[in-house]
Amino acid sequence: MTQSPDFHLETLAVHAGVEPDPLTGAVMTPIYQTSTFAQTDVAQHKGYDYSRSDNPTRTALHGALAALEGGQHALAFASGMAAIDTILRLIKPGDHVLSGNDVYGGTFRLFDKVLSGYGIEFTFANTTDETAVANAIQPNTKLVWLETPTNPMLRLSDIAAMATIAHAAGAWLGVDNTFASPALQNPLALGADFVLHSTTKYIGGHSDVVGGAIILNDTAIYERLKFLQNAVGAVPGPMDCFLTLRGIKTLAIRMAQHCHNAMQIAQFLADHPAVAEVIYPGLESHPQYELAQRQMRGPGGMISFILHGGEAAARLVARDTQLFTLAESLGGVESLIELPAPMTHASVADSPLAIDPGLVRVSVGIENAQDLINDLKGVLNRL
Ligand code: P1T
Repeated sequence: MTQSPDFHLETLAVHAGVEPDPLTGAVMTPIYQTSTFAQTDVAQHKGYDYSRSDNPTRTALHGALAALEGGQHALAFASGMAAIDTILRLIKPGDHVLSGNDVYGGTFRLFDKVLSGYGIEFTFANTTDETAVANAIQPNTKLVWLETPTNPMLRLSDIAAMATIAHAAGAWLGVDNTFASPALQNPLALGADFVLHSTTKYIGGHSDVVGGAIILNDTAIYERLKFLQNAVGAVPGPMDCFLTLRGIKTLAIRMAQHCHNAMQIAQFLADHPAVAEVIYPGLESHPQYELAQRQMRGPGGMISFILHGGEAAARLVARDTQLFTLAESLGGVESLIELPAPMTHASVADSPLAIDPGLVRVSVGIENAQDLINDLKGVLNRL
């Protein structure tokens, strides 16, 4: 497709990166399920030599991801963690990384339990607070890393303000945009240097593939990341790329339904007597409701809440809902429910980032909103 900045998300999601196959005219990019490519002469080939380095199905996915985030370049990875790890390989021993203090448990584990052992210094700060971030910057800070909304507390950071602070210190800003998806927020346009996605979530959208992505504008850094990706090797297979591309086509309409359903469910939860607190960026009670309105095109499909009955009640709700499947992950068409403290964020348990064991996180799917409310109501009414 001829790229045009005038195309809207719905159009980009369907067309970006995907051209009819030059050999057969196949409308959907084929799954080039091959590890290697015939060469016409020694070190002479048609653009591809080995599928760790690149593969045509992956090239199509790169085009789609770059277009969705409005970036010059994209790289797809075998998982979100592999993508984060590759960005962190730009950071050298002795450098400092300032991370948000409310990030996915696996991200914290990578920073705190793996990379800090290689001489990279990490501190964790509240990235919703500009003063706290400015004060935590050090002379050797090379990267500011944040999620917005965060997993699982759904806190928001002002991306433009964070970019200003990071750049004034000569550091990059990396934004994990997994929870918002490119449908709701584009961090590069707000000044971020790297956008990260666990494409396992909203981008893939069907809970059938694990993947990650980095999108950026700087060509020299892209070349370095591409080198690192090939050198390290955490690449997605052609089938994974195909599934992710297929998922992307419906991103815009899925995200609209996620937001619609989540808004109704958040309001239902806020009115239910068993519920002590609802955290959802679309509710005026959210402490950063104004920022959500300004920075995001919708409040998203993730809701966290706390019950008056605490952890025991939370476990019961997570176990007994029927349409909300008790499972880790998020962003798929089906609704999921989990307790972050013992599940997705178990790795922050003994750290200052520990999560309330009574916190319930739901990933609202695209089913009928009233059916989902009835499912929750049936369990909550028993508390
Ligand atoms: O699972 P993987 O594709 O490697 O992505 C890691 C990751 C990165 N960033 C955010 C914000 C994430 O939420 C995740 C993965 N999160 C879950 C599996 C979860 O249930 O929260």
